[in-house]
Amino acid sequence: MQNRLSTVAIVIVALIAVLYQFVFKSLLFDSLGYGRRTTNISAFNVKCQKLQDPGLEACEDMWLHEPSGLLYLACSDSQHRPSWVPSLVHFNVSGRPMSDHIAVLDTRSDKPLKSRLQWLRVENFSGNNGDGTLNLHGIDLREDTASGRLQLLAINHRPPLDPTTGAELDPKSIGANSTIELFEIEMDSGKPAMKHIKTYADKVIDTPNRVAWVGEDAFVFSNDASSKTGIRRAFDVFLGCGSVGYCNDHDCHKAYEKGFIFPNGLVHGRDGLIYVPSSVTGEVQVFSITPKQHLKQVDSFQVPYPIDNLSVDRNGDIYAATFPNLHKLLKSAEDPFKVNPASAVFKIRKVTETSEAEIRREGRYLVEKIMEDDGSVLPGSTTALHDAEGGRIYLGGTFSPFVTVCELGQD
Ligand SMILES: *[C@@H]1O[C@H](CO)[C@@H](O)[C@H](O)[C@H]1NC(C)=O
Ligand SMILES: *[C@@H]1O[C@H](CO)[C@@H](O)[C@H](O)[C@H]1NC(C)=O
Ligand SMILES: *[C@@H]1O[C@H](CO)[C@@H](O)[C@H](O)[C@H]1NC(C)=O
Ligand SMILES: *[C@@H]1O[C@H](CO)[C@@H](O)[C@H](O)[C@H]1NC(C)=O
Ligand SMILES: CC(=O)N[C@H]1CO[C@H](CO)[C@@H](O)[C@@H]1O
Repeated sequence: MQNRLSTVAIVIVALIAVLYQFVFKSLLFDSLGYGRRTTNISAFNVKCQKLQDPGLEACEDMWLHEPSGLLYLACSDSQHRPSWVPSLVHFNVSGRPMSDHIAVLDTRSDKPLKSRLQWLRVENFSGNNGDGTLNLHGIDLREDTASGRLQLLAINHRPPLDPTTGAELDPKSIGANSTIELFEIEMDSGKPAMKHIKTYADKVIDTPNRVAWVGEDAFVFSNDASSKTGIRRAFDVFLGCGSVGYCNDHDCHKAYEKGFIFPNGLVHGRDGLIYVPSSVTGEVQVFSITPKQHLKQVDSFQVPYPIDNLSVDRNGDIYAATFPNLHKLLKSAEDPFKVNPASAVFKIRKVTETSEAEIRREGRYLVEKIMEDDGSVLPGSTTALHDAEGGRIYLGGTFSPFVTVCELGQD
């Protein structure tokens, strides 16, 4: 008996030690980044500047139209944003931002910020009970080759409403009503606008985070959690969670759901592959799309910090916005004007010219840190976008009251 008890005790202690070693320790130090020192941005060859304008706040996601240099930003307001963040289970409907909108910034102009910034008017979109509002998160755009039109997909975290009476339902029990909205952009008319075409509402679109076009009328998106609400979410970080969904013109289905931990800002690479980053582990999983529109994992690689969102530049290189101190980002979600968390940006280049043997040894992806900051210059960046032509990086953050642009020095 004695013996068995002590065996049990030993096993429990060993289990806790193992958990500490592999789960809690990596959670505390690698993922949440307690005690991680960040490098001063002055150590990097970059010159950064804040772009501050009323409305250019909480711009979580952006997309660059390479030919024109027009940068499309999905912005919100930093003061109200923390009330309504379904991905962090912040569900205060009455405090939610009511003025989310898409900004268009002319990045090739030297004029003052005001005169190169426009806001898209929303047309033919009823919103919730006719209020016309959006609650933006991830976006993606594509240029339709036939019409030359830009098509915008936007994740929209609607407050839940009773479908028949329109009465407000409690998001704490049923979660946000997250949908994906398709708009067409009209820039030519002098009054730039985005016209609503379609709402994708489907049970597969559950906790959407980012969306990526994969073809005409087809896109993938990440669900970042196991469910909208409920107890399982508390274990997501240990048990894993999330999925990638695929939608085409007629329906949506789960395309992959094994082994994710908070899959976040995914992208469609220039190589046709789908890159899905984890905002907890910093792992990027790489997938191809099968003819049946499912995902098949073909590779993976590690970035040292938890990753938020990826973006692809003209050359096909991928840029990752990361958090050296995730715990501070979570704090900035409570108080965006006071807490400005650290951020770091990595450039990821796919190795194509080396031999297969070398790739097996070194990996197919080169991961290079190109800037890091303790939070004094960069916004708590959730998105970093590289403009290869201008040699600049644009950074935006979910809660940040400004956007930052950095000129990359020549080295
Ligand atoms: C970073 O470097 C700048 C310029 O060298 C300096 O003024 C600033 O105090 C440094 N910040 C920190 C946190 O060390
Ligand atoms: C929700 O937001 C409203 C409006 O900003 C605020 O007055 C209220 O205190 C918030 N409620 C909670 C529970 O935080
Ligand atoms: C607005 O939307 C309605 C239905 O959603 C559609 O019938 C109508 O043609 C649209 N109007 C314009 C100007 O696109
Ligand atoms: C969610 O939004 C869709 C699209 O507007 C709507 O049809 C549906 O009734 C909404 N559901 C809830 C629970 O709000
Ligand atoms: C647009 C987008 O995907 N944003 C995500 C970037 O990462 C943050 C932090 O994890 C998420 O909250 C956003 O959803």
